[in-house]
Amino acid sequence: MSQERLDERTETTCPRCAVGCRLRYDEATGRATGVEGARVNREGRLCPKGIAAFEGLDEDRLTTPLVRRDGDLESVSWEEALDRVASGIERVRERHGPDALAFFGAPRCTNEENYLLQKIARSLGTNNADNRARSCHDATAEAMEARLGSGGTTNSLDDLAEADVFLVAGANPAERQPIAFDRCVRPAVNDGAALLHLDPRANRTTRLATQHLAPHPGRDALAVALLVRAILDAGLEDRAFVAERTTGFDAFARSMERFDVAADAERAGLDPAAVREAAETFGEADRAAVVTGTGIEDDEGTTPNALLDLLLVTGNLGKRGVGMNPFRGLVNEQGASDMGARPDCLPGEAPVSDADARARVAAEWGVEPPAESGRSEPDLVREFGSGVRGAFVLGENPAVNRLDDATSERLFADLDFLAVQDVAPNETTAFADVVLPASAWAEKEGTVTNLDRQVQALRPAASPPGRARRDFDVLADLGARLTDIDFEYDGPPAVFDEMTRVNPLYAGMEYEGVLDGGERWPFSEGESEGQDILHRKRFRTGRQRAPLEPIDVAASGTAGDDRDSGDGDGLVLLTESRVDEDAGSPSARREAATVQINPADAATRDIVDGAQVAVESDRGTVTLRARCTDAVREGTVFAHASVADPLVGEGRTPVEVTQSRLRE
Ligand SMILES: Nc1nc2c(c(=O)[nH]1)N[C@H]1C(S)=C(S)[C@@H](COP(=O)(O)OP(=O)(O)OC[C@H]3O[C@@H](n4cnc5c(=O)[nH]c(N)nc54)[C@H](O)[C@@H]3O)O[C@H]1N2
Ligand SMILES: Nc1nc2c(c(=O)[nH]1)N[C@H]1C(S)=C(S)[C@@H](COP(=O)(O)OP(=O)(O)OC[C@H]3O[C@@H](n4cnc5c(=O)[nH]c(N)nc54)[C@H](O)[C@@H]3O)O[C@H]1N2
Ligand code: SF4
Ligand SMILES: [Mo]
Repeated sequence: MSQERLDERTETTCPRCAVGCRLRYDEATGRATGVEGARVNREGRLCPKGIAAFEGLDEDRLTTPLVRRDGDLESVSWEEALDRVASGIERVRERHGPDALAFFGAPRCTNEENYLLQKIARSLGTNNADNRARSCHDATAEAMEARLGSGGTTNSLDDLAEADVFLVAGANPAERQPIAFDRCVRPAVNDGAALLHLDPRANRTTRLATQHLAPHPGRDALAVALLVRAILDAGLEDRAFVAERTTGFDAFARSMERFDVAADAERAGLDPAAVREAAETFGEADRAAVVTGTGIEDDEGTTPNALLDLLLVTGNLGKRGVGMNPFRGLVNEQGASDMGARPDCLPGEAPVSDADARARVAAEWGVEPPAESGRSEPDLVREFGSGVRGAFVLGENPAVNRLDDATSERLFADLDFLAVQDVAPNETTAFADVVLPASAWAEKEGTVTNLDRQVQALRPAASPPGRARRDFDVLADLGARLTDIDFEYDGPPAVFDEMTRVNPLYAGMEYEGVLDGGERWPFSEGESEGQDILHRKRFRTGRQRAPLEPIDVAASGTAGDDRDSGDGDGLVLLTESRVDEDAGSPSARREAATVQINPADAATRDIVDGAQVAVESDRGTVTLRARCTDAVREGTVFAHASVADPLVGEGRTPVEVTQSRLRE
C-alpha cells in the first residue's frame, strides 16, 4: 500500500487470523506495530503475519465496477452495476422463488457487513446465507451448541493460561494462532502444565508437547473413548460434577464398557500404556482444557462429542483454565456466524425455527424471516444451475473448492446470475456477471469478533483505491434497492445498535465500549459473572445439566474402513487447511513440493528420502519429492494443501505413493 494513504495514528485489528491482535501502521518501517495494552496482545506483540498485515494491500485491487457484456467484463458506473445486481437477483426470485438464491460470506468482513448480508437474504425470503469458514470448526461448534447451548469457546485466553493440562486435538496453534498460543499455552507449559497433542502428524505445537498421541486419522473418537475408559477405570472421574451438572452417567458408563484400552489401543494406532499415561495426566489435573482445530472436523462431530464427554466426566467446564476451545481461523469467522451468516440460525445462535427469535427480528425489520433452515454453502454450490439459479458472493472464493475442476466449472457456469463483491479478481470473479470493487480491512470501519468472543473495532486507516467502495455502503445500497425495508443507516455503528437489539449474545453492548478496547459476549452476563467463562452455574441451554452421550465410534465416518484409516496397506493423505497465505515464502514453497512419509511406509514401497514419487488418489496424481520422516505416523502421508488440493475430495483421501519413473 502506498504509505501516504495510511494513517499511523489509527489503531485497528489484525486481519490475518482470529486471534484479534491490535495494531497500527508504522511509517518508519512500513509495517504494522502492535498496540500495547490491547485485550489480546497486551505487550504489543505481533506474529510475523501480523507485522506484514499492511503488505500487499495495494496489489491487484479491483478499482472499478464491472459488468459482463458479450462474455467480457467491462467497466461501468456504480449505478449501472448495482442496477444489474438488483435486476439479476430479482429475476431469479420472480422465476424460481427466493430459495433459488444463495448468499455467501463473509468471515473476512465485519459484523455489520455480515449482518446486512443476511438481512438482505432473509428479507428476500430465504435462509440460504452461509459462510465457508464454518467448514473449519463447525462440527465442533455444532456439537457444543447441541449439548452446551453455545458454539463459542467456553473460556477466555486469560483464564486458559491457568490450565494444568492442555489437550490440543487436530490443531497447530503454535503456528496458526501464535499470539494466542504464546499468551496462554506456552507460558503455562513452561511453568509445568502438561501439553497432550492428539494429531497423526507432529507439527510446531508438538515441539512443546509433553506427550504426543498420534492416532490413525479418523480414529480420534476411539482414542478419546479410550482416554475416558482409562479415566473411569482409574476412578478419576469428578463425581460431584457428574452428579450436579450432567445427566445420563450410568448409561454412559455402561456404554464405555464396550471399550478396552489394552485390546483397542492398537486399533486407534496408539500404545495402551501411552493412553493410560495421558488419561492419568488429564484425569488427575485440577484444570484441564481442550483446544481444537480443523483436524477433528472430518467425522460428523463424533470426535468433538467424545471430547465433550471427556470434559464433562472430569468436571472440566464452567471454571477457570478448562473447557472446550475451538481456536478459530479467519479474522471474523466467529462474528460471521454470530451475525447469522449461516443457514440455520438468526443472529445470536438463535435457530430459525425459534418463533420468538423470528418475532424479535420481525419487530426490527418489519419482515419475518422464513422458519425453515436454508442449505449449507457446499450443498448450495452443488445445486448451482438446478435448485440454485443466482448467487451473491461477499469476500469469499467458492470457485476454489473440493469438487473436481470440471464439475466446479460447470456448476458456476450454469448459474443464471452471479455477483461477486471482492477486493481483487479471483477464481470466482471469472464466472461473475457483475463484479463490485470492495474495501479491504484497513479501509473500513466496523467490528469483528475474535476466537475468545472478544468484539473489537476496525478503524479506517486509508480510503479504498480508485472507485472501490466500502463493503458496508455497497450492501446498504443493495438492501435498499432489493427490498422494501429500511436500509438507511448512518454508518456501521447504527447497524451495530440494531444488531444488539436482535442478537441476545450482543444485547446491551455499545459501540463506544467496543471502540474503547473491546467487549465480550455474552455481554449481558456481566464481566465478573459469565462473560469470560461460559456455563458457570448453568449451561447456555438454560439447564444446569448437560447430557453425557455414548461415544458412537462407528459413526465417525471412516472408523470401520481400514483403508481410509490407514490401517491396511493404503495410505491416507493429510493436508493443512489453508492454501494461500503461507505458500508465498520460499521455504513454504520448498515444503510445498514435498510429501512426508513415514520411513516404514517408504521402505515397503522402496522409496528413499528425496526420491520423486507419484501420489495418486482417485481424483488425480501429483509428483512430489518424498521426505521420509517420523513426523507422520505410519499409514499417513502429508502434503501442503497448495500441492495436495488436486487429490482431495470430500472426507479423508486414500492415496497410493509409488516411485516415480523419472528418477533424479
Ligand atoms: N500462518 C497461518 N495461520 C493461519 C492460517 C493460514 O493460512 N496461515 N489460516 C487460518 C485458518 S482459516 C484456519 S481454519 C486455521 C487452521 O488452524 P489449524 O486447524 O490448527 O491448522 P492446520 O495446520 O491445518 O492443523 C490441522 C492439524 O490437524 C491434523 N489432522 C489431520 N487429520 C487429522 C485427524 O484425523 N485427526 C487429528 N487428531 N488430527 C488431524 C493435521 O496433521 C494438522 O496438524 O489457521 C488459521 N491461521
Ligand atoms: N480446496 C480447498 N478448500 C478450502 C481450503 C483449502 O485449503 N483448500 N481451506 C478452507 C479454509 S480453512 C477456509 S477458512 C476457507 C476460506 O475460503 P475463502 O474465504 O473463500 O478464502 P480465500 O480463497 O482466501 O478468499 C477470500 C476472498 O475474500 C477477498 N477479501 C478479503 N478481504 C475482503 C474484504 O474485506 N471485502 C471483500 N469484499 N473481499 C475481501 C479476497 O480478495 C479473496 O478473494 O476455505 C476452505 N476451503
Ligand atoms: S496471531 Fe493472528 S491476529 Fe495476532 S498478529 Fe498474528 S496473525 Fe495477527
Ligand atoms: Mo479456515
